[in-house]
Amino acid sequence: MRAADEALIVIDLQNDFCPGGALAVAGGDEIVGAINGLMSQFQIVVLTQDWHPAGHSSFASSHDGLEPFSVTDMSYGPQVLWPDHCLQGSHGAEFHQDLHADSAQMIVRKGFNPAVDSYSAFFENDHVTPTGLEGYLRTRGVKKLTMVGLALDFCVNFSAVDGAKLGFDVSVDQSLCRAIDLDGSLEAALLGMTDAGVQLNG
Ligand code: VGL
Ligand code: ZN
Repeated sequence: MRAADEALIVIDLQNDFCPGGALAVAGGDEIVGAINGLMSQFQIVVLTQDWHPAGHSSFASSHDGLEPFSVTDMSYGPQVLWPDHCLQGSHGAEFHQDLHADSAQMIVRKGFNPAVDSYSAFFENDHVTPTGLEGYLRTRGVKKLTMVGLALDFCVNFSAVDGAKLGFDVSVDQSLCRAIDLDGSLEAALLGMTDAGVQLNG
């Protein structure tokens, strides 16, 4: 068993990010079994769940003439536009059916604000609006975070960097992540995480 001040954060292991889903990440389903095994070693387990309302501003379909995977400028900075995904209450937003979601103690939903995307488990993409996860972890005495899930270069990356900036000791197990890899995003994410002091394992 891991120490009481360690938490496992499983990022967005949802149907839409797995093969057959609306924003499928190659091999996204391959990591579920090993993540279940890791979950059983942690006393504190948190899941994140991408959770968008219809017409969300991160969807290309909400912007006339703009295509999925293009980039647009939002008030808070550049934003990749995605295919519609993880609609609140939809099958695509559900966790992968084999994930032992019942053993998680906390589920953080993010991306519910229609006007702001939220890659990070800690802050929306404006980098200031908190999700509340920091308070949850601190009040439970957590100091060390292990992160796994989807996608390594987006939500795992933003979560890991924010966690490190907040002073948590963060490690990412790369073998239990899969990436979208859009225009060099994976390489940039690995450099950014390393710069932020995130330990990359696996
Ligand atoms: C994610 C793109 C859009 C992720 C979520 O989980 O990495 N990526 N929404
Ligand atoms: Zn999303």
